[in-house]
Amino acid sequence: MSSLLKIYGVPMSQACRSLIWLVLNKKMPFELVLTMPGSKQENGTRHPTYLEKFPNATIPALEDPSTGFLLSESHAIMCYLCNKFEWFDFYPKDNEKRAKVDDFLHYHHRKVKEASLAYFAPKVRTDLNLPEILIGNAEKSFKDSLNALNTNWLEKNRFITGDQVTLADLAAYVEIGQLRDCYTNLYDFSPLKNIERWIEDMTNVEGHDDAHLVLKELGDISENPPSMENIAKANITGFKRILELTS
Ligand SMILES: N[C@@H](CCC(=O)N[C@@H](CS)C(=O)NCC(=O)O)C(=O)O
Repeated sequence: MSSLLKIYGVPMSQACRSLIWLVLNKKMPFELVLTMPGSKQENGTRHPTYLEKFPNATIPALEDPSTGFLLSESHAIMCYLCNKFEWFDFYPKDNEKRAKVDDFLHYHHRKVKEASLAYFAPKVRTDLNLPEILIGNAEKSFKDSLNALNTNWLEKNRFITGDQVTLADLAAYVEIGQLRDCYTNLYDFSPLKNIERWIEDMTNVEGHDDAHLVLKELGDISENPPSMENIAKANITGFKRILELTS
């Protein structure tokens, strides 16, 4: 049996993309196990086998076949890998610098993360029939976080917590970047000059293009929601690229 670390997920998932980007950047060999969010099928997050390993029923998830160690939550997984492999550029060893990254990672959940609920899910997960009030609240939270980023974090620093790209940037970018006009075209960032500059800088972080191929493939969905077939095709294209790079 392969002892490669397994990552369960799909490239279309924002949280999976941040993790995939990190491990591609670090050229860490891994096996991506395609796992569909919300599905009760054998390859789904609600199948009993998956639930037994990962009770949160979410992707991404990590399994270390050599030890049996299992972990959910993208931020917890990324922090764990940075600790394990001493990737201190993405997750600084210095206590205060690390605490700033943690600050943003915790803040992220009900703020920048809401990009997915406000803009992405209403187009890509039409099956969820999200109530308008939920979408409206998510929009407000996301816009508040953009304002905080543009006028505070990214006004002071090149990257979110300093002059070095960290896990905070990966986590934020997968939410913000997915809405860019070159991908889904669901948000106009042009009035937000610091965010625009940061987006450009993030595009140059190694692994960006491969982790985001899925979105290039999905394309502009601002007018019409994509078909399930197009979503599946984009995921497969993204998956194949990751497979090529990791095998
Ligand atoms: N806080 C989690 C969020 C992950 C998440 O929302 N994953 C979605 C897919 S993007 C999921 O697994 N959803 C399960 C479902 O729809 O039932 C993390 O950062 O890992």
